Amino acid sequence: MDFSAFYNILAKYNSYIVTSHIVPDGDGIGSVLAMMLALQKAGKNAVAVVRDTVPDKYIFLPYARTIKKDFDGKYDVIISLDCGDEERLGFEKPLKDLGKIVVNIDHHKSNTFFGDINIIDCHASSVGEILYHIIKDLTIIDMDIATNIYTSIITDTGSLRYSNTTPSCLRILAELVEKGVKPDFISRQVFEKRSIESVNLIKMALNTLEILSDGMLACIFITKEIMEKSGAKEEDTDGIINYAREIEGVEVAVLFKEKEEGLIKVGFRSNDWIDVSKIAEEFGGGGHARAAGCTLKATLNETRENVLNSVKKYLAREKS
Ligand SMILES: [Mn+2]
Repeated sequence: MDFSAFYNILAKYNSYIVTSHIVPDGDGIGSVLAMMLALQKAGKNAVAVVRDTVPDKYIFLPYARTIKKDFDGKYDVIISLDCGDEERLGFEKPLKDLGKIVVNIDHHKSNTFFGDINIIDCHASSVGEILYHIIKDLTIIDMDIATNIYTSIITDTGSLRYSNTTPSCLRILAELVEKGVKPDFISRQVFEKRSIESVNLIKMALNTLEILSDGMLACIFITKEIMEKSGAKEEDTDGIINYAREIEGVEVAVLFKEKEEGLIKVGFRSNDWIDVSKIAEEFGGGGHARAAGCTLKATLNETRENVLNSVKKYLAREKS
C-alpha cells in the first residue's frame, strides 16, 4: 500500500487526535495506542481519545490509562482507526469541526471513506497490521508499540484462529516477538481472565440458545434482564456468540443483545460460505464476511423475526 499521502500530512502538521470506535475492542485500543506512541516518538503532539470506557482487559496495554474520553480545542489532524463510519466514533460534532484534516485508516469492507485521506485495506487482519507497515517507516518500533500492535492482531484474528490469519500477519507477529513481546503474557491478559459475573452471564446466555434451519443457524439472546441479573459488564458479552458459532454443523451464529427496550444490537458470525456482512448491510449495518453487525430500533421479538428470516433466506439460497 502507498502511505505517502499520510507521510505528507505528518511532515506538515503538528497536533493529532487518535481515535477509534465506541464499544472498543483490542484492535481499536491497541491501534490507537500504537499510533499515539509512534506520533509522540516522531515529535508530534498526539492524544488518544476514545468516546467510551476502555475494557478492563486492555488496561494492561502500555499507556492505556492515558486514553481520554474527550478533548478541548482544535487539533490539526484527526486520525480514525478501525472504524467503518464517522458516526461510530461517538463524537457529537462532525470530525470536520474537530480538526483540519481527517485521516481514516481501516480494514472494514463497509468503510464509508469519510476521511480526507483514506487508507482502507480489507485484506489486512486488523488495523494493527496496517499500522505496523506505516509505523516501521516512521520510527523504531519499541516494546510499547510492539505490545499494542501485537494485541491488535491477536484479538482481531481470535488468537490466530480466524480466516484473516495470513502469512503476512504471522510474519509481523514473529517480528514483534523478536522485539520482546511475550505472547503468553498478552494472551493471559486478554483471553484468560474472567470475573464471576461474566461466567454467570455465559450461563444465562447459553440457556437462550436456539438452533434453526436444520442445524445451520444458531442464536443466543442477551436481554436487559440477563445483563442486570448477572451483574456483567458490556464488555463481558464479547465472544459469547462463538458458543453458537462453534456448534457442529452451524454456519451462521447470531447474537441478539437488548441494549435497551426497543434497541437491539445484532452480531453475526459465519464459518464457511455465508458472507454475513451482506445480511448486516440489509439492516443498515456492516462488517466483514465472517463477522458483522447491525443495530435495530425495534423490540427483541420483531428484530428476532426479521433478522432470522433474512438469515434463513441466505442459508436456503446459498445452499442450493
Ligand atoms: Mn479491527
